Amino acid sequence: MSKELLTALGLSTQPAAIHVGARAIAGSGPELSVRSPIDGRELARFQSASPAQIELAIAEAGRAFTRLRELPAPRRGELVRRFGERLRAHKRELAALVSAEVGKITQEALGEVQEMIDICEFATGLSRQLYGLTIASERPQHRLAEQWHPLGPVGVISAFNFPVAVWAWNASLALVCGDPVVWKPSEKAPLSALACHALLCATLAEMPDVPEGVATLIIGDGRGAGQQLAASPLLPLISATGSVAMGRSVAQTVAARLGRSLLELGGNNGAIVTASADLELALRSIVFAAVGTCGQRCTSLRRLIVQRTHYETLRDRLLSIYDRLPIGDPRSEGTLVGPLIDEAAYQRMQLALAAARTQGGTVWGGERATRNVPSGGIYVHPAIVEIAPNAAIVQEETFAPVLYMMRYDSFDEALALHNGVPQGLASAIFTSDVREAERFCSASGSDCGIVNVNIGTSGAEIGGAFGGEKLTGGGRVAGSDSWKAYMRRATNTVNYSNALPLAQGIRFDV
Ligand code: UN1
Repeated sequence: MSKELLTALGLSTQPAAIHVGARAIAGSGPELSVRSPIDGRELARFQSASPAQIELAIAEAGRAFTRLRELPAPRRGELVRRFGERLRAHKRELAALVSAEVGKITQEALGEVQEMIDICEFATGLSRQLYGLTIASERPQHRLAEQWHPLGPVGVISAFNFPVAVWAWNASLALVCGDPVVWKPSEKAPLSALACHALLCATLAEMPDVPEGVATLIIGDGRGAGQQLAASPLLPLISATGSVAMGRSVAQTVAARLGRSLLELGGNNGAIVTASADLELALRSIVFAAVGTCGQRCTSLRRLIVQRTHYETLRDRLLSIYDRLPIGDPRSEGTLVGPLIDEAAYQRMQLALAAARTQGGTVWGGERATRNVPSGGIYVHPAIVEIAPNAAIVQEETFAPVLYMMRYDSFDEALALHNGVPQGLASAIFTSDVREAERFCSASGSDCGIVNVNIGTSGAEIGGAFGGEKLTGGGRVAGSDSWKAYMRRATNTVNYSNALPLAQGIRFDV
């Protein structure tokens, strides 16, 4: 990665680990080495934040809150609007950094930055629409209404696979809602986070009425830093994206202090291909969802449930597409599959494939790709696994391009198979039968948070609420009314009469 790229984004090659607005403090925690998954090259090496430094940053966010909550929401929206403009101006550079740091192909990295721009626009509009309800009071001359107020500093824990967009979903909403943000990005993607922070600080510099501490960034050393945020009573809301194991531990810590958590955890996303499906459309959707981002989206397609009559045709068509997938340098035009994030991800993929074989599965692909790929990175052939639906491995999310295929006969059976996993993020059905489509979307259909018809499981727009049920954690981020999680609701009853009628008709004469 060129030095010019870092400079264009306002970054140094030896960054500090703590940032409170424009104030940077060198870390005094363990050393962190950031490597590009493209070729294993070291991009940066610096000391991470120590627990004492993290404490300090959280306290700064608390101080900023008392000022930010007084700022009119449309003015907070103006901050987010200007930040979105900056993102537009730096879209290519930021996408290039995301590619270098997490190995996304250029198209998907550009899409991720676009997702940030989109949510900034959404949040800007929202800053004038933080509506509460007025409710009919049961008493004469009383007004019953609700107001939404800023909640307090929000801790955001983000994962490597969407190193910038998921923070932006949280940060843009939190800021218009009047909440400072304390961000702990994945230690695998600190440079992308530093770049976002630098762009936000440049925006803050134009708006001296906004306190700097509204944007705080902590480059911590993995779990400890996340747990520290989760434990802090100064952060009323923790929004965490990542594995189920991480979410479970964050949720328990936050619950112990009766804080709020917003969890967006693993998916084990399934798609049903019915007898009436448009197979050409289904094929394109399936491949994008299964191998896009090298199978490292939480929305990646992992289970394909196919009506018996189409099964062989679909499997063979998929195998032939998989055979000629362009795997390689994610920055090169035409590449569709970049590298896995690291060696540990590769090992987990191999373990899953070995388990699938032991459990009676037939595996195609999954081995290292070595032709026309940069040396030093971990490139794999995405795998297709034909397996019985009741095999234990199908219950697990493996964060790699592994697609389990299984047959079904009746639609009821397909639905049961689809919902028969502990996770509940994204789902899809390919059908031309309106009854099947509507049943899939109904109360007795897919049990996921994202339910799609004739579209794959991944690639949601920001306008909808994003998240899922069961082990996915139940949180909703991004569009719709997700903003409500970032605010506190006050119910006001105002008596403008001279009498004092009590609710429920209670008589209490003194
Ligand atoms: C994630 O993988 O954590 O729907 C987020 C999608 C993207 C977001 C994925 N818009 O695939």
